[in-house]
Amino acid sequence: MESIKEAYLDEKLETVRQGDFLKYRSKDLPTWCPGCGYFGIIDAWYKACREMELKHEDIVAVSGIGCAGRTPIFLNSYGFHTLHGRSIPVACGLKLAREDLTVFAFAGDGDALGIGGGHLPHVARKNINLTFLLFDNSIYGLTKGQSSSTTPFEMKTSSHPVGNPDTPLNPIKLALAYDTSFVARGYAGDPEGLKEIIKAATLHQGFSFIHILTPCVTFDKENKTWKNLKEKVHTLTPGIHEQDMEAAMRIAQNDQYGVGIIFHDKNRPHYQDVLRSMNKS
Ligand SMILES: Cc1ncc(C[n+]2csc(CCOP(=O)(O)OP(=O)(O)O)c2C)c(N)n1
Ligand code: SF4
Ligand SMILES: [Mg+2]
Repeated sequence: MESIKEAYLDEKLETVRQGDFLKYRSKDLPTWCPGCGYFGIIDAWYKACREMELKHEDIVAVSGIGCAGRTPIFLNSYGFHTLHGRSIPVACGLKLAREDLTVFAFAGDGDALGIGGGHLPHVARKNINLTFLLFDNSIYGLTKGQSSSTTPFEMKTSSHPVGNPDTPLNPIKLALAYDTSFVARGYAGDPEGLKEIIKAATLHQGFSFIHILTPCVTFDKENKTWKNLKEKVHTLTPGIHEQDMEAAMRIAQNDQYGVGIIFHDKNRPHYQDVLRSMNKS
C-alpha cells in the first residue's frame, strides 16, 4: 500500500505517466472508500479543467460538509471547505467579489437539498455565474447511511430501518422550477461524458446546475449501486428540450436516468451583467 501511495505522490513519475493530468490533482490522497463514485466525478473535473486550460490560481472550489464536501482537498486549486449546506452562499459571495475567478460549488444530496436547500432558488433566480455539481448518491454517506432528500420511498436506511416514509425530491424538476439557466445530468461512471458537461456548464454565462448520479458503495446496497446505474443510465438525444422549458420538464418528470444537457438558456444575462446594465441607465 505504501508503495502505491508513494507512486501517487511522486509527481515526476505521474507526470510522465499521465502527461499534464496531475496539474489539477492535489497531492492529498482521496479519503473516499474504494469504488466510490466520487473518483469518477473528480476525474471528469480534472480532465475538464485541463481541456479548458484553466489556470490553477483562477479556480476556486467551494464545498459544504459530507464525503462530497471533501472534494476541494483533492483538487489543485484554491478551495473552501465551508459549513454544512453553505457551498452556494459562499460561492456566490466569492463570485460577486471576484468576477474574474472560475467558481465551482460541490455538494452532496443532503448538503445541497436538505440543510442547504434554501439557497438553490436564489442562486438560480439571480443567475449568478458559477457551476454547481450535485453529487447525488441518495444517502448521507459521511454520517453512515441515513436517508436524504433523494432517498427513494420505502428504501431501508440506517435512519429508517423499516423503510423511508418520505417522497424523494426530484433535483432536475427543482432546478427547472427555479428557472436555472443551465441544467444537466451526468453519471460518475462516465467521466468522459461528465467532462463534456462540466466544460459546457463552465463556459455557460450564468448559474449551471449539474445533477450527478453516483453510488455510495458502502451504505447503499440496493438503490444507486453500480449495477443498477449501469442498467438504467442512458444518454439523452440532444434536442428541442434544451431551449424549451416544458419539454425539459417532461424529461425531468419522466426520465430520471437520462444524462446530458436538459435545459440551456443562452440568452439570459447573468447577475453581474444585469447589475452593470442597470447602473448604466
Ligand atoms: C449543521 C450540521 N448538521 C449535521 C451535520 C452532520 N452531517 C455531516 S455530513 C452530513 C450529510 C452528508 O450527506 P450528503 O450531503 O449527501 O454527502 P455525502 O456524504 O453523501 O457525500 C450530515 C448530516 C453537520 N456536519 N453539520
Ligand atoms: S461513505 Fe459512500 S459516499 Fe462516502 S466515500 Fe464511502 S462510498 Fe463514497
Ligand atoms: Mg449523499
